[in-house]
Amino acid sequence: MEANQEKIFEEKLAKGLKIEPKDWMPENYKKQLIRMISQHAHSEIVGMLPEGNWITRAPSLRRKSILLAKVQDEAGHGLYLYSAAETLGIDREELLDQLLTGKAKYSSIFNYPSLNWADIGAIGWLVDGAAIMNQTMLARGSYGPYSRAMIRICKEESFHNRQGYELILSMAKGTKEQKEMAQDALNRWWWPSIMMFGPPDDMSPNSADLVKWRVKLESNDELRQRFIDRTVPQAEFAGLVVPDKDLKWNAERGHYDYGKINWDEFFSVIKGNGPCNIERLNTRQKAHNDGAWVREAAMAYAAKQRKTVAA
Ligand code: FAQ
Repeated sequence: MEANQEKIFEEKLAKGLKIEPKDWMPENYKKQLIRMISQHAHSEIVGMLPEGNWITRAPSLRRKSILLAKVQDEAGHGLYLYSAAETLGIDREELLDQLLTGKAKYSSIFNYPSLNWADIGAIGWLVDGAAIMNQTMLARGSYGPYSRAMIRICKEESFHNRQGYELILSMAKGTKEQKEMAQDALNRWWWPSIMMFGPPDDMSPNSADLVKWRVKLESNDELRQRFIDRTVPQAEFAGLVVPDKDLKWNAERGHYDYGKINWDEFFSVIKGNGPCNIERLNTRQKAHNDGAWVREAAMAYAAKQRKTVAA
C-alpha cells in the first residue's frame, strides 16, 4: 500500500504536479517542509524588527508610509507562512514556541543592526532582493500551499526591493554625507546578504533531500551567484562600491568572481552569537507576553460565539 502511494507521489513530482496537504507524502518530506516553512515564517516576523525600529524616524511622510506598508507586509507574510506550515499538521503555537525558546532558526540577516537611515534602503535593495531571488524559485516548488504563498509574497517583495533601491539611489546621488551613509550601509549589509542564501553547496546538508523532492530547484550557490551578478551593476549605477576587492567580471564564466565568504561568521550568527540575536529574541518574547491578553480575549469571544450558535 505504502509503496503504491510512494509511487504516486514520485510520479507527481516527475510530472511537475503539486503535492497538496491531503496527499500522501513521505514523513521526511513533511518534516523538511515544516522546518523550512516555519523558519521562513519566523524570518518574516523577526525581520520586521530592524526596519520597524526606523518607522518613527523616517525623514518624510512619504518614506514613513512606504516603510509602514512594508513592515505590515512582512507581518502578513509571516502569518501566511504559518498557515502554510499548519497544513502539514503542526499548530502555530508549537511553531511559535520553537522560535521563542530558540529551538527554531530564522534568517541570519536579521541579527544585524540597522544603524543609519540608509540601512532601510540597503535592506529593501539587498535583503528583499536576495529573498526574491530565492523565493521566485520556491514559487515553482512541489508543495502546493507553500509555492502558492510564494507567488503572492514575491509580488510584495518586488515592491519592497524597488523602494529600497530608490531610497539608496536618492541618497547615493544626494549630498556627500548622504552618499557616505549609503556606502556605509552597503559595506555592512553586503556580506550578510550574500550569506542569506545559506552555506555553500558542499556544506548544505538539507539540499539533497530538498532538490530530490523539488522543493528547491536551484542550489544555494547558484542563487547566490545570480544575486551577485544582478546586484553589482545596480551598485555601479548608484556610484557605490561593493566591499569585495576580489569582485571581478569573469567573461569566460559569464559571471562575477567574488571573494571568500566568512562562513565562520555565518555559523556563529546562526548559533545565536550574532550582534543582535539576544535582543531580537527578547523583543519577540516580550511582544508575545504583552499580547497574551489579546489571544485570551479572542479565545473567550470565540467560545461565547460557539455558545450562542449552539443555543
Ligand atoms: N539563516 O542545509 P542548508 C526575508 C541553516 S525571508 C539562518 O543549506 P536549507 C523577507 C539551515 O536552516 C528570509 N539559518 O539549509 C524579508 C540549516 O539548519 P537546520 C528567509 C540558515 O534549508 C525581507 C543549516 O543552516 N527566507 O528575508 C540560513 O537547504 C526583509 C544548513 O543549511 C527563507 O527562509 C540562514 N540564512 O537552505 C523579511 C526562505 N541558511 O534547519 C523582512 C526559505 C541556512 O538544518 C524584511 N528557506 N541556514 O538546523 C530556504 O530557502 C532555505 O531554508 C535556505 C537554507 C536557503 C535558507
